[in-house]
Amino acid sequence: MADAAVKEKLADAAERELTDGFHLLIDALKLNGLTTIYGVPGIPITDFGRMAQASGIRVLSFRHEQNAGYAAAIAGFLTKKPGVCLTVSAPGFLNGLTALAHATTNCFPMILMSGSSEREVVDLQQGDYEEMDQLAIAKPLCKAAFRVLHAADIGIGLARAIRAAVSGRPGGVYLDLPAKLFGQVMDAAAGQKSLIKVIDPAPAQIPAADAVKRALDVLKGAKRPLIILGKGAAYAQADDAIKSFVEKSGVPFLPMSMAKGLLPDTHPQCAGAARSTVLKDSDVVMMIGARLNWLLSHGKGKAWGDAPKKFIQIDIEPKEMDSNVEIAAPVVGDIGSCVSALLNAMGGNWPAPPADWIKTVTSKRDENVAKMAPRLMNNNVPMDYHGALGVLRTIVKERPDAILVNEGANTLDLARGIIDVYQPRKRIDVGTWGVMGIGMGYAIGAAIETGKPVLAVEGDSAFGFSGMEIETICRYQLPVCVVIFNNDGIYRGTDVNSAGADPATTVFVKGSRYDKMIEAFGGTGVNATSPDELKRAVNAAIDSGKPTLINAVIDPGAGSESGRIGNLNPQSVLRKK
Ligand SMILES: Cc1ncc(C[n+]2csc(CCOP(=O)(O)OP(=O)(O)O)c2C)c(N)n1
Ligand SMILES: [Mg+2]
Repeated sequence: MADAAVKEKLADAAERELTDGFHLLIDALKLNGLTTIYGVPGIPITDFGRMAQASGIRVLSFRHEQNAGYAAAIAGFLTKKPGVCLTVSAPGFLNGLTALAHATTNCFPMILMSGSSEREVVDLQQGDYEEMDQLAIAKPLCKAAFRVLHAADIGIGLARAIRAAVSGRPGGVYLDLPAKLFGQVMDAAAGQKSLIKVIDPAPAQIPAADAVKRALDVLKGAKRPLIILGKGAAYAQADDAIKSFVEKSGVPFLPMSMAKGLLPDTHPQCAGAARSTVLKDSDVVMMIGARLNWLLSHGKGKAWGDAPKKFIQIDIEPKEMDSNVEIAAPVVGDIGSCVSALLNAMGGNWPAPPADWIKTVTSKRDENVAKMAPRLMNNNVPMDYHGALGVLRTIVKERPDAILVNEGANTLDLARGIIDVYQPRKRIDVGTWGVMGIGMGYAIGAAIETGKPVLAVEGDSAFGFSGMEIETICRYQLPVCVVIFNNDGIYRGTDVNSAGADPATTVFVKGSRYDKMIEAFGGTGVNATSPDELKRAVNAAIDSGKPTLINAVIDPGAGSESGRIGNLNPQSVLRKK
């Protein structure tokens, strides 16, 4: 054998016995079943992304880290495994951070892994390439934050990140990966041994028997009971137990936005269309994975009426209890364990709630549904929200396994009320913050994680926050149909600036043709001006499974300021100028 060939063989053998940070991180992720990464490449993680892809991990490249982060966040919600987002240092990290904070606020498990610059230089503030103390910045915005400095600690670092993300109340975790870590070399056998497969990452948290009994006693004593299902209940994937519990109790239920479909919105006990009545008039309210935050008016005030109320709350986080009002019966544990325990303790002959209460709720609901029905069938041109949403409502009814993504103001609030959802985790939206920008990231994450068709119903403003990702949708050929409710602006397209030549702050270019954008990337664009056209276009898009963007032309005057939450705008006694 020639000398050179021998040398090469020796080098190969030596290399086989060594490993490095790149490989250890890949192996650690795979060992824990984290086989999808959402991110944007660049220094120092480009090669890591390539190697991860070559090793069989699915690495999805986005156009902006915030959207990759939202995809990871919703992957966490849909799968109960942490969604993984990968970013470059400083600016990429900051772009991803909004999504990490969002995941934490919404209780979705997510890990933001970010490359970072040289610690020695960063800490002396000597002006490194993309210098930033990322760990310190991430810490207050997520559930936990860790930095790995040695390749031998990658296994531990990832194990800690996974546990922090999914155990207890789920949330976002930051994992800081300095550039040097990737190239660190160590003995391969020792490296393999250092990896950890996390056993039982989200251990069941069984509620105390007396807490379960107390809750059932309170519920049994109710004259006008109500169950509120939150997205924590949807996350739990305890669908059968929740359905059995609600049905056995006979209690009317109100689903929060992302809990719609746990039981179908058309279920006889669903009180979605009688929301104000049940909030006001109920005397016992059981919350399952729902928090008494602003979305439920903090459990007090006008929306909740004057009648005294008792609250039962089921939540994995003990600190959630009494956060806004007194909780008469706290049940702390994971939703699946709590609901199963309640179900078991109910026994065989649980009394139905008083018939007059059920009648009150049902007739209010039926009355509201009947009032809405003709508006949903209108064929007005230009379309109003109701005409357009009436069409989408029928399409979702016919395709209950499609995932509905929804953001905007009027486009959100009206779609939430009008489009019935029939299966769990089929509606994903702006969540706790009412944030704009989740649209395309959620659509991509949902398509990748579930393989189901995605229908994204987007306000024209909302879409703009993540619109460039339609290229990503086309690149990966995802079964995503985006419908843009184009009313020429934020809330309405009719505002005028009385003081000068600039357009008003809430309006966009009139008559924009968003459908043309997706054509640039080989997708299908459709301009829909009537409910009939919209219906044909959406059905064709979902049937084809091809990336499609439909510009649904909505009357610019149809919406209202801030959708349904205009009351949250600050007011002054002085007259508006
Ligand atoms: C990140 C972020 N920025 C700004 C807002 C404020 N905001 C609330 S709704 C909205 C857009 C509403 O317009 P559109 O999406 O077109 O829906 P429409 O009411 O017109 O149907 C904006 C900008 C927000 N919620 N989140
Ligand atoms: Mg709009």
